[in-house]
Amino acid sequence: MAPIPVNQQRALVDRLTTACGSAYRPETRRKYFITGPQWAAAYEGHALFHAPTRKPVSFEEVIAKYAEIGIGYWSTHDTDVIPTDAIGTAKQDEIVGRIKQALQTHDLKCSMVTTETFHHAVWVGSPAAESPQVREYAASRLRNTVRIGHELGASYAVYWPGSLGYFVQGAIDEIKTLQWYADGLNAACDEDIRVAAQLGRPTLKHCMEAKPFEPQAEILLPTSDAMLAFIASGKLTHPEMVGLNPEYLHELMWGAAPRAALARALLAGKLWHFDINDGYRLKHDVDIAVGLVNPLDWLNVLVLLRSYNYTGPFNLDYKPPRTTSNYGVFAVSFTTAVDRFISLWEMAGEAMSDSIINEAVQALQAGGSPSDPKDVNSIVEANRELLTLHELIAHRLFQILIGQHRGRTFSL
Ligand code: 3MF
Ligand code: MG
Ligand code: MG
Repeated sequence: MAPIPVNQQRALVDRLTTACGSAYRPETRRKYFITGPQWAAAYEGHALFHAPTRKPVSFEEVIAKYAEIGIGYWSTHDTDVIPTDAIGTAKQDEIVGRIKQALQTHDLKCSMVTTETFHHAVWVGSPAAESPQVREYAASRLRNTVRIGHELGASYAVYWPGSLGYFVQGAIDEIKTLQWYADGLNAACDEDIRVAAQLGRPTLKHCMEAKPFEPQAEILLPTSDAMLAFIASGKLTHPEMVGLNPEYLHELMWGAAPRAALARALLAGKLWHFDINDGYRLKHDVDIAVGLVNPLDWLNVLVLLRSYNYTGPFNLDYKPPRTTSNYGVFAVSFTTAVDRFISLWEMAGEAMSDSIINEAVQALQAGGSPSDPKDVNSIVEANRELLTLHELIAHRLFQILIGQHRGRTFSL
């Protein structure tokens, strides 16, 4: 093939994207509670060892493009859009006004707001640092984000305490740090109760997000399970207002089964928000888009969430690859991520109504009929053949994933 001149490359990407087919219409995509983060679309490809590969993108452009694609909701950190030193000033009001305008123009809703407590130098010792000034500043930032959330009509606030930890051992007091972190969340909830009452709005759902590694070397609340324990620790004044925002990859990173982590959150009634992406076990936070690494596991995640009526947002917290251009971020990355999610959602529906799976599950739950129910060997024997169905269910799910249940065949 001859080299492709740069002015023909977008057309090529577009033609091949169209050739892939199976794209959903924006109206269809809008039916799902899929939320698009400002920071994901505006990610410029930078990292510790990586220079940026893309140009800055404004929130107006992100909102307009999400609307075009059919992503119905937008989420943001306070400082994604408001410079840190403009927080709480008239400039903040002006920017929030522009955000409201852009959301209204493009018929998008703000679903979630979150406070950036990991990037700026003020967070070097975490938002629950020893210094009372840092903690008071953190509380004021959290209260401010709650007010912005109400102003923008959001229903969720998310907290990622990635800087709550340390690099060198023995430097911080873990117990005090956790107590101080609880004080911050308490300040946010108290402000929420006050503002919600004033505006006649429901309070926000405050969701904690865990990540096992990064950016601190050791993290005090590394997993969703650790956070469930923290919520139940008695240190929160409004534990009923605080739940979880697990992230698929963050659980996988520490070696967990994300489905089991989600199940534990569901069991506790705390699965309120979900960051969707993909990646590899025991690696850093590669934030690959949903379904590109573990589609079978993703299918099963959605079977779980659909079966147990999860109704919260699916937040596209991934990073478009550095190799994707500014144009490609919207033309390919977000569109295909949303479409894979919807396809997996649909497949989960097929798995849930599949007669083979359903009969196998019912049979497993019925069990065998031991001749002597008190005799251990009799119980083992009575179930021996039934348990082969576990593997058959896994095979059937594979067939559903690749379409063989609908007659897709491969030549031998
Ligand atoms: C980091 C994350 C964060 C959180 C966000 C929400 C930048 O790995 O996942 O995204 O999702 O801070 O509070
Ligand atoms: Mg991540
Ligand atoms: Mg996240």
